Amino acid sequence: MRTASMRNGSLRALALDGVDRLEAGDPELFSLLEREYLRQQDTLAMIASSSLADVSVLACESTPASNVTTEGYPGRRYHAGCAVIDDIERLAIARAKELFGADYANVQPHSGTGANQIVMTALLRPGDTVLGLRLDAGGHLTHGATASFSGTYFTGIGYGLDEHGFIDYAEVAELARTHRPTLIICGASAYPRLIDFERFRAIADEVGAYLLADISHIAGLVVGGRHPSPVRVAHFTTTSTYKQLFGPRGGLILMGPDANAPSPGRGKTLAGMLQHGAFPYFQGTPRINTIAAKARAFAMAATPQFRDLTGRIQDDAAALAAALQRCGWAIRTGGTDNHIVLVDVAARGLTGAIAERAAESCGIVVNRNKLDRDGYSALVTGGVRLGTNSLAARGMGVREMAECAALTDQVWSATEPISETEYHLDPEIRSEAEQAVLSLCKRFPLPAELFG
Ligand code: DSN
Repeated sequence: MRTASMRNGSLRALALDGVDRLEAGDPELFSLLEREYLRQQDTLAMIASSSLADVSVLACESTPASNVTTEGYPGRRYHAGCAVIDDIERLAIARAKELFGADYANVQPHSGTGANQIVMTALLRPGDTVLGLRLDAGGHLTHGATASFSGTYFTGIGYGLDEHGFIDYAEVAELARTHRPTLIICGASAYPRLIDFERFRAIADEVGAYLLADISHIAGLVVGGRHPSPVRVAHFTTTSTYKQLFGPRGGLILMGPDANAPSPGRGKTLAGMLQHGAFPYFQGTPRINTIAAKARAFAMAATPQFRDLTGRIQDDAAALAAALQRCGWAIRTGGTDNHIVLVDVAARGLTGAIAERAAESCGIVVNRNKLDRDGYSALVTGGVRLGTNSLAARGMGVREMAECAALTDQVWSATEPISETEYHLDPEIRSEAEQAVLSLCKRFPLPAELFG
């Protein structure tokens, strides 16, 4: 039997032993994991929710901290042996609060969806009304959509966009006055413009609702000062940690001064309500290794280099949108304020499904996305959502965005639809685009270290 001390007993030795053992003992799985790594290296990830974790973030997720089973919070666990992991969780909480200027942070949610589930199940009773951005207008499943718990256990009412594709704040106010929701949710999965959190809070206050800001997509821009922060405006702010925070797959709940406000009818503060909401109400054991990885990502996000990265993400998206527009592609809202570019491919006779598949066949990874009033099903869609997190993290700037736009235009312009999901693409054009993508990827390799 090999022991943990085979090399010298250190964490580093353990990690290397693990890779060696995986390769020797399970070549099938090892080769799949290696293939996925190579796929990421050789393709342009333009999925708006994608990002890259620094190797030090990945390393946190593969340490023996994962072996610890416990429940509860630092200093109040239900198992012995938690002194060290208590310090890990305290560090993650302190860093999250510092990073976002929050009064309260809960680092235990297993995902962004889980963070929303915790807030909603802690705050609401079955049947309570939730007002959120409609799924087909760019909202998230957890914002009151009927396909999710959020629109079945609760009564989901959806607001939408105006004719220019911007959030229709007048409709938000009108629906709030009519339906008197207990919770209003702002934030989106596919919305390229700034969100006016103050305006949402004013509407929430007018009707006596709580406000939840889900910043999963824009958390990095918020940290980098590129988007207004909702943390001291909304009652609750949630985010996933793997999108624009470049961290592990997990979630985070934050609160500003409302942390100390009383919770509805439960004799606790709102923060106390959430502590109970995460554990024991909604989740069991925390993932300590993931919490360690969050702590690492929060520290990296607090650096000037991260601020620079968020600037590049935003500049890249603006450049990508402008370049595609010059090629004749219709961009919803006419541009972007964040990292998201919504392309109306139906305006040029494609569907989102075809555009996604044709691009993927050349190594350009995007996702089809319903656009407001596009008339297509969620599997077909009339749009494509692009994002610049991963490209910017590879070091690509506005010049490379022109190349990405030209490549995408070359592929989509040559794509001939056969049905809503089938298409023909000239093999020569595909091969040419594939080579160009590979060459761009070689020039900007996947960084192991996020900040070089
Ligand atoms: N919410 C999904 C997305 O935006 O792609 C997954 O994170």
